[in-house]
Amino acid sequence: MNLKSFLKLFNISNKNFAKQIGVSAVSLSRYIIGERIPEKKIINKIFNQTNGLVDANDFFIDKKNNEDLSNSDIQEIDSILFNLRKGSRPHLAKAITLVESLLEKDKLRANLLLSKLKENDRSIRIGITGVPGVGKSTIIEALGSFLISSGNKVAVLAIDPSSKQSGGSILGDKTRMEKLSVDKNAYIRPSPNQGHLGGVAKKTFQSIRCLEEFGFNIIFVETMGVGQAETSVYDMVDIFLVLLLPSGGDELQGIKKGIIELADLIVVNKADGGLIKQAELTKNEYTNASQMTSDSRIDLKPNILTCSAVENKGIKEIWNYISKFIKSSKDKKMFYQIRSDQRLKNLWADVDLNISEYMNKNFKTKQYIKDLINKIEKNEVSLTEGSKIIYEYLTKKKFD
Ligand SMILES: Nc1nc2c(ncn2[C@@H]2O[C@H](COP(=O)(O)OP(=O)(O)O)[C@@H](O)[C@H]2O)c(=O)[nH]1
Ligand SMILES: [Mg+2]
Repeated sequence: MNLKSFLKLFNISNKNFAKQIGVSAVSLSRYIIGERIPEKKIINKIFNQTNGLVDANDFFIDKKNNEDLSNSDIQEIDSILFNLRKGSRPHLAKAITLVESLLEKDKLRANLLLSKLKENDRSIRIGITGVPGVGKSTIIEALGSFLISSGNKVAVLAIDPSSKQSGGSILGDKTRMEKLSVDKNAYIRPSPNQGHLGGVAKKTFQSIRCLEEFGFNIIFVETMGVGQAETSVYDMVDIFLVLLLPSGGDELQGIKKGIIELADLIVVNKADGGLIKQAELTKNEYTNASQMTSDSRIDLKPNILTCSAVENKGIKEIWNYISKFIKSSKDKKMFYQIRSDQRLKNLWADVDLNISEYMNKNFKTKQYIKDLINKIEKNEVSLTEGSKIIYEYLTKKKFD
């Protein structure tokens, strides 16, 4: 990090910092604007004073300061934001495309955009999971239409890390959400399909924030219910719904172990025609199941309901429970605590993602790492020794 950014981040005045490292304010400002390179002694002091965040490289490497965007970039972001807040859907789409972009130059612009978004505690974020075909999109269509008719604005996002292979699912979702896909108070965004789960989840979380800034107050996040995407979604929503088929236990349904435990609300869908009885049986089975003895994250026992999305039955009851849950969460002040915990979880997930990106792009490609790996493969260096060498290399920055 360069010195200028460091001082700004921690609100330290040039004058105070100059005093801390024992130089004149004039010298410090020369270091900051790059007119002079500090002597070794001063660099060490800066290194220690900044806990290693500013080091020699930040003075010697003549890199373009990419923390500074060009004026036209800044103007463009301001314009996207201004128009998005005024309700321009093309600008909303631009904002989401920007946060989904994998291009290095877009990342800086996306960061600027995201830094200007306000926190919005009035929205309700709803996660919906369940095996493909259980009726997630159909329920979102029914619930979403109901909510729009009472004055809400509804957005739908999907997390589907496999959508690269199963490209058709998005088309399927849009046709399943016929009313929502043409309603001016609704917005459906297909899953960003590049990259692995961590990247997709990060983009979804950031898209939620763009949608809220636009004015959508109900955000649905749909996921498949078969992979690890569910815990990521759980960590970005206020309430997590698990949909079941009217056909017995989770093993039979192919739902991943552990997902039921995350549920704040379980809904047995397709309670219509010949399946009504079976749906009730499934409901009772889950009501008595041991997984249900645990409390949900706001100390409420997870409720279990049945519904028929195609016949529009039980939809209002689902909404009533969601409202009750959110109200209870807010009354107990847990809503805000959970959102703040989620921000931190997403912070660390982002850090993990950056580290693994760095490892794959810049580290594993280095010749000496390849040589080391080669030796480990041939058993000339042990696995623990190899791992220790790499770890020490990565963490070799030392300061007192
Ligand atoms: N009988 C019945 N079929 C339903 C119901 N909800 C959805 N379906 C059907 O189940 C299929 C899959 O629905 P979809 O919403 O795409 O499931 P998703 O993969 O979970 O999003 C479609 O053919 C729907 O028409 C329901 O309540 N009852
Ligand atoms: Mg679907």
